[in-house]
Amino acid sequence: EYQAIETGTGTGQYNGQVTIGTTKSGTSWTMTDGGRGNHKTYDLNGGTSGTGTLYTDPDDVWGTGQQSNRQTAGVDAAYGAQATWDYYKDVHGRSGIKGDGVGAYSRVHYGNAYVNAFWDDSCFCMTYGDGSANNNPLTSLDVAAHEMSHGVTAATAKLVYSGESGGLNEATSDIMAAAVEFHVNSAADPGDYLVGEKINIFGDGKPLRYMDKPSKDGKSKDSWYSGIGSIDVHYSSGPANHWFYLASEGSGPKVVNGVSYDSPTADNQPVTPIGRDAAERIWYRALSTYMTSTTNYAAARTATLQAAADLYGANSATYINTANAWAGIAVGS
Ligand code: ASN
Ligand code: ZN
Repeated sequence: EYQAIETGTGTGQYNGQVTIGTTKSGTSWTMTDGGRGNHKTYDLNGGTSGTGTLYTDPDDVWGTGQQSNRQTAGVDAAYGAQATWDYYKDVHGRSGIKGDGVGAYSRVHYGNAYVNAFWDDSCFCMTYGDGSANNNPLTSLDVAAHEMSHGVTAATAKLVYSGESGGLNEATSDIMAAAVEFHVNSAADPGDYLVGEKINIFGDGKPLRYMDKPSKDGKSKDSWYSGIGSIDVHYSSGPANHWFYLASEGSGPKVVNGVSYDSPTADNQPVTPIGRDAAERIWYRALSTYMTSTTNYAAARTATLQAAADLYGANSATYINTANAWAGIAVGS
């Protein structure tokens, strides 16, 4: 039986006023995205297990933009999942996390003042805490895209979450998060090469991570070195995030969407950019076609060069500049 695909109106804390996929159920609506594999969004109401309550609303108008309204975080999480679904579909032709058109689900209001968000393969779901003092839920667009992309990595290369492959797993989520943000191109949250710039996770307004020069966070590495596999995966991701920035925008000072970046290279050689679209396509093809669970930095370089050759030709400027971006993070020659 045909069911109309419904579209509700929501106001998030980070995304502003948006439309979200909903489903009519009797005389009300649920936060079930009928156009995207029936992805559902639940309110955990401070719980830490199960699915809590599926968001339901009598007039299909959701959230107020204020964290005090229980639906607001749900709107941002639902919008993030929707935008990430659309990004993979529109740009990479991938329908859903597994590519099978099936939606996952999101859970918000996890625990009490929980300052994290996570993807869990066992529930095939993503979960968001409300942040410090329950005031800054970790439901921004880039965080949602980061978590959902962990699902895509689990469904493709399956990069083991430790050592160099763990850093590449983390970087994949940061890279795709930036790509989703640029793809959405909303005034409320313009595309940038920062991670978590909206959630005020440190209380000083600074982002969680920087892709142009990852060491700006005080912990991430800008370039590969032997032994990088023994640091936390959220810091060993640094060189690959830096590769993505260098490949997308090139080395040196630059302003994109009003944000200033400066990306030095490990070899002090300039990198000519291939552009963000090419960098995204190359990374996604490398991830979904050539990387495996044990891919390390050297193998990631080879995987992206194979992808660049497939997409743009082995004699293309894109191929050469892809390699130059790796040299910029001290991988290969
Ligand atoms: N938010 C973190 C992440 O997605 C959770 C974790 O450390 N696994 O990487
Ligand atoms: Zn992650």
